[in-house]
Amino acid sequence: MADYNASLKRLTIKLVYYGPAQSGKTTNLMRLHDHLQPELKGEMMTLETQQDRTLFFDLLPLGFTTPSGLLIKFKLFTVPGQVQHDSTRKAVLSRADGVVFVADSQREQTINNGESFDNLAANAARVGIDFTALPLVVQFNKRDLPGVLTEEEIRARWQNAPWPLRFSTALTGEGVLDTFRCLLGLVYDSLEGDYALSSAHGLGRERFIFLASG
Ligand SMILES: Nc1nc2c(ncn2[C@@H]2O[C@H](COP(=O)(O)OP(=O)(O)O)[C@@H](O)[C@H]2O)c(=O)[nH]1
Ligand SMILES: [Mg+2]
Repeated sequence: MADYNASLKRLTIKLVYYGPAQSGKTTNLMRLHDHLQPELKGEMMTLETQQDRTLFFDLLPLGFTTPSGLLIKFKLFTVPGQVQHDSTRKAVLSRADGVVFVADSQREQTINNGESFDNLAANAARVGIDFTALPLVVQFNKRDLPGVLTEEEIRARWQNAPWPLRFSTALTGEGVLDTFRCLLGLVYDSLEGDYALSSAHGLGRERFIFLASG
């Protein structure tokens, strides 16, 4: 459930990039930040842990106001992927409204991807998120590297999973925005059920996606 303050008429939406160490979560966030219009973004900030950094920034730091007067803001986070940073991951995941799971397309990362995905499901449960209802996009990154799993192999492995798959090369920015917009669409659908953004606030799906991603 999003952070909603009824008396202030303010909705703050938290989006998290999750995944194994070195899969490209930070690079996704940096490319997204590069793409956004200056008025859409706050400064990129970091929280240092011993061996990794948690990056975050506010999207629409001033928010946008719907015709009904609801002020909407976004916060974007990455988690540290290393196994030992589980408490940080749990804290960052807490109250998330949507997640991009960034997997590494390299064959030898298959086990790490799987363990990290299981960790996401387990931590979601620990912080009280219904994983089956969580807006989630699975992104296979590092498509530029030679010998990576093919799209066909990945689609075959994930064919029974309910989440949309995206393919990216975050290093060049390819697929980064597409992934983010896919997530925004899912987040809209989920918020629509709780807040009736369309009927009560005059905010349609396309406009929501456009406002948050330029
Ligand atoms: N070849 C390639 N390298 C990438 C890509 N995305 C990220 N990287 C590199 O992978 C390393 C880890 O990326 P980073 O974003 O810090 O991963 P994080 O640990 O998930 O935050 C860095 O050296 C990145 O430059 C990609 O699409 N292709
Ligand atoms: Mg990182």
